[in-house]
Amino acid sequence: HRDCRVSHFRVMENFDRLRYSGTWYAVAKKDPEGLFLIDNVVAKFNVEPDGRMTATARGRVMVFRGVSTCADMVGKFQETDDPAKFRMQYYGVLSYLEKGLDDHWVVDTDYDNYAVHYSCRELAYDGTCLDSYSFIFSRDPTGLTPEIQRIVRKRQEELCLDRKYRVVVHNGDC
Ligand code: DAO
Repeated sequence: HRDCRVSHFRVMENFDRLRYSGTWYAVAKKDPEGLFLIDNVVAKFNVEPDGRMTATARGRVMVFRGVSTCADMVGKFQETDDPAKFRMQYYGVLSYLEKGLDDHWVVDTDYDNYAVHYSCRELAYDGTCLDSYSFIFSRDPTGLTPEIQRIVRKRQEELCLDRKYRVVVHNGDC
């Protein structure tokens, strides 16, 4: 019987934001309620001269029911006492795009090939998550090797999100 309490989820040990920086392609995603980022999602993480982590992301987003467009988003990360757990303040370069403040946890990464991200937006009374989203990132837009897919699947199970992911296509739309 699996422990699905969010505070018990393991995240990346000794997270190194410099090694994490650079371009990541979202290859799979578990959507939150009311999805926003749809496909062609590319995130670029940076470490600013003052050491803080920032990110920009481009992708096809839902602007309102059934209408999508390509958008540029900006994220700024606030640190917490766990180096792999951030609070991400995000907004669009165009004012009508979604904005907010979400958890941004780096659950696992080897820095060179894959990363597993997790964000819980709403906790249930029992500590499990009511509304989460999660990205599987790859350095290579064509996807992950079978060996890495096995690692990623394990992490998805540990996040209690197995079989909740969809493929994020990269077809040059954005
Ligand atoms: O796609 O449904 C969703 C939720 C995603 C919200 C966050 C979008 C902005 C990300 C910008 C920073 C890069 C990681």
